[in-house]
Amino acid sequence: MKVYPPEKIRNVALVGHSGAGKTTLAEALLYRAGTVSRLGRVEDGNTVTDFDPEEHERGLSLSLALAPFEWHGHKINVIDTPGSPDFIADVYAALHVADLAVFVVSAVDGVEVGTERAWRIAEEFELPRMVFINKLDKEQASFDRTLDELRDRFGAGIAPIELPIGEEASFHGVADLFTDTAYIYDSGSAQEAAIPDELAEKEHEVHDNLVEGIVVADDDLLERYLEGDIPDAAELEKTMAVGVANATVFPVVCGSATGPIAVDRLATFIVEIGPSPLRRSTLTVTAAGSEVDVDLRTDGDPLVQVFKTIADPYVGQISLFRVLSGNVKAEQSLQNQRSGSDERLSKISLMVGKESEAVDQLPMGDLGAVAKLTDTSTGDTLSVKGQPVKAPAMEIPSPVLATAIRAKTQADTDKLANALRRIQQEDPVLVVDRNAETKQTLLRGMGETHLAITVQRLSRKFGVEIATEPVRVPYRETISRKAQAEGKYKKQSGGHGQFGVAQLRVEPTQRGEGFEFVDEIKGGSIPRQFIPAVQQGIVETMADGGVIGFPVVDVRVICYDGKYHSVDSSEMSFKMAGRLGFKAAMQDAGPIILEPISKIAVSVPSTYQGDVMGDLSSRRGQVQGTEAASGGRQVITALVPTSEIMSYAVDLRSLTQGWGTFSSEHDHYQELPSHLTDKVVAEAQEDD
Ligand SMILES: Nc1nc2c(ncn2[C@@H]2O[C@H](COP(=O)(O)OP(=O)(O)OP(=O)(O)O)[C@@H](O)[C@H]2O)c(=O)[nH]1
Ligand SMILES: [Mg+2]
Repeated sequence: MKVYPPEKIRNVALVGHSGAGKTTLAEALLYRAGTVSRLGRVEDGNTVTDFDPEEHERGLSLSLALAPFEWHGHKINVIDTPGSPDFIADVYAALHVADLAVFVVSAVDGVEVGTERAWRIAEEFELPRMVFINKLDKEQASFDRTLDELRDRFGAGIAPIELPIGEEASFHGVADLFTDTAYIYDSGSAQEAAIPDELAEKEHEVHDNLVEGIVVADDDLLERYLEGDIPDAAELEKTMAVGVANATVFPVVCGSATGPIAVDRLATFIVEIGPSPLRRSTLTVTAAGSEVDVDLRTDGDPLVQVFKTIADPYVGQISLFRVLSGNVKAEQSLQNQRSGSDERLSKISLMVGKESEAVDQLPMGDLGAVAKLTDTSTGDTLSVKGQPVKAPAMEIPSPVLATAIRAKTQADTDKLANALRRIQQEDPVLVVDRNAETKQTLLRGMGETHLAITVQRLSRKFGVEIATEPVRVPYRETISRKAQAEGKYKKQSGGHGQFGVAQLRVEPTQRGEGFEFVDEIKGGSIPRQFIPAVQQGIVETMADGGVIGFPVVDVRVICYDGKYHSVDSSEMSFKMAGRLGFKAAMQDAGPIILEPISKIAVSVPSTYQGDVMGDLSSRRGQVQGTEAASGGRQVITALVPTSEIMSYAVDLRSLTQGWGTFSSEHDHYQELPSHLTDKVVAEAQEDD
């Protein structure tokens, strides 16, 4: 593929609900452009952008992929994105580097949660948007119903510039509202024709609405229009392009990706009314800790940002990047502004799905790939030495679901740390942490599919087999009343013996007050140097677990007496005396279990508010309050036992058909209701 100047480039992210047809549309565009000679199908696992075995297995996209093609003297970089909520991070990444978001909406299912979620992100990024109403060939398809839903959700900026000719089985073309021309498709290629009679009236009405909608955005045009001088198609398109670039007008086109019908027209509109990378002339970067605006230049030193990292089992690490400013050349060395490492771009290439095509250079605005960078991750900025600027950080959603992982064999254990590091480079949402209390390694992600795919990829890409287990709730223990006991450690069977006695009183402290050791030894009943050992023994026992086995908290221990032996006493014997005394005292001090309570904030469309609040109460939750939020949503805050929300991400998704999102954080510990004690004790014993 030849190198195109920035004004001839279009970076387009295909976004929308899972199954709306994004991958199929990317395939149809490549096919229409002649980049591929046959039209792959998602069901057959032979599309360009769904190239991962896991994607074939599940028939959906799991990560973003590039599909560049040439069209009418331009280069269109299509970024196919996953619609599944578990892989939303790649939608953020694609919208971070795109100049136009094309929303693929099924004419059968209409606006869905995936459409709305992506729209909110594009809105936040103030990104130009347009809509492709897809699947018009399908039964139950309705252009009008879908258009109404789009207007209802996304407002008056929604502007149809095409109408379908026929629907469902009779769908066979589109009417262009700029030129009042019909395009009739027969086995893929279009014939221009007059608007069919049955559509003429509607077409004229919508055409007039479109013209009026456009001229009001331009005073000169409006004045002329009011004098009866109707702008021509080119002028209308030019004015609309301004509204598109300002993210105030959202053109709607339509077709069928499987036909394919009218996908060529989408490509043409992207070229004619879609913005180029030159829409951004400056960028707010971070330099020396403060934010500065830098001019983006088509020439001069390159400024590059990595927006996706792929861990390829054969090639190694592949970094996809956007050239934010300047030109980047093969063999060039740039500096990573996060890690400081010098990165040699030995070979730069274009990615078409999983295939790469080497190029000598890439201009400002283009998207490319480079392999084997040494210390560069997603979001990093590369620039020439002496220009320490960082491009705006990429938004990485926080994980909402965890699973515990365990390597299956010793060999797997040896490889696990490195494999986790590499898979996190590829997937920055993933978080791995170790819970010292429950002694589990936790893998956190966006949902069940995300975690399952990660386990599969660890096996396929890095040859590490891991087992998953339910996450243990980090219960704790404390005492509910005072008690006292003696800890006596005595081993005197010839040779150097062991002897230590500690008298301990235990009493509960306030919730969250923690541990306190009080030394009330008088008259040297325990020699000074051994008292810390008593404390050490107690502290270790508390960490190892009390009567039930959970870490002990909020206890005051008073060491008020003891006995020692001039020869046999040692730190060891008094440590043991501390351990034994504390264990015995706990038994008599009414040990209770404390459960963690999380603070949760659930954001849902108000229609689901009642269900969600009812559900939270059924999880022993206490709703703290509700607050109205943008987009007709409500945010419900509540305190809920952590044990009740271990798989809340999954439950909330089904309770709200995917519209609900939440965040949670640990808040405090409180006594576990007694009717749950037996169950928790039984589970703890099972885990041992
Ligand atoms: N009838 C019909 N089916 C279509 C059309 N476009 C896509 N499909 C089918 O819809 C299903 C989903 O298509 P995909 O392209 O995988 O959808 P997607 O948006 O990429 O889905 P995710 O990757 O999960 O986000 C597949 O079975 C396609 O064959 C269309 O225009 N008409
Ligand atoms: Mg897909």
